[in-house]
Amino acid sequence: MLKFNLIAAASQNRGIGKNNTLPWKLKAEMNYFSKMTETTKSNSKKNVVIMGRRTWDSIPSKYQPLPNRINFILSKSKLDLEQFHDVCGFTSWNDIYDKLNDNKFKEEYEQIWIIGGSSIYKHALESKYFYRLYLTEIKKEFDCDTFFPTFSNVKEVSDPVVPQGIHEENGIEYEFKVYQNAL
Ligand code: FOL
Repeated sequence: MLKFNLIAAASQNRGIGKNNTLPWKLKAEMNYFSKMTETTKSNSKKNVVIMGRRTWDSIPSKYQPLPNRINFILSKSKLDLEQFHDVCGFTSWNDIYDKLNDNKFKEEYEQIWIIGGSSIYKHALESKYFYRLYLTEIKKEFDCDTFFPTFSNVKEVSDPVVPQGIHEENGIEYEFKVYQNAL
């Protein structure tokens, strides 16, 4: 059975983005994203990050593709990704499931991280494969044009690798929360 881990940072009004970029600049928070999505137990395996095409476009070109991770991009149109290593384009979730379930490919990856945006998170939260949501709760309202979907049937859990307590950067407070599917 596949296990989807979602990771997101959202403001108090559940905003995640504005004009195809992050509405805040939180360096340590971004370091947390990189560490969580990159870290593997086996040094010969990588994690898969799954994102929508707009999220792909929002990543600064120097981090495209996200290093040390296998980047999956979902797009209705076929993308020209030939120039990139460790990047796969898909036109449907079914094609993504087929690849993740391929016995040869299964040996190459460890965890699956869903990194947005809204419609990608919504699909993952509603999927039977939804396992955990690593949500950074930013304790401030931001003007946003894209939002994290509403969710239910989760319980808050603790993960020993997740730093506890309230963090602060540039006067903005946030907390790393972990929610697990309770169904
Ligand atoms: N989850 C959390 N917790 N915080 C986020 O900022 C976040 N962002 C996205 C998805 N989940 C998140 C989507 N947006 C990069 C840029 C945008 C982005 C995700 C990643 C990016 O460039 N990441 C680089 C590090 C960049 C840096 O250190 O400044 C990477 O290697 O991960």
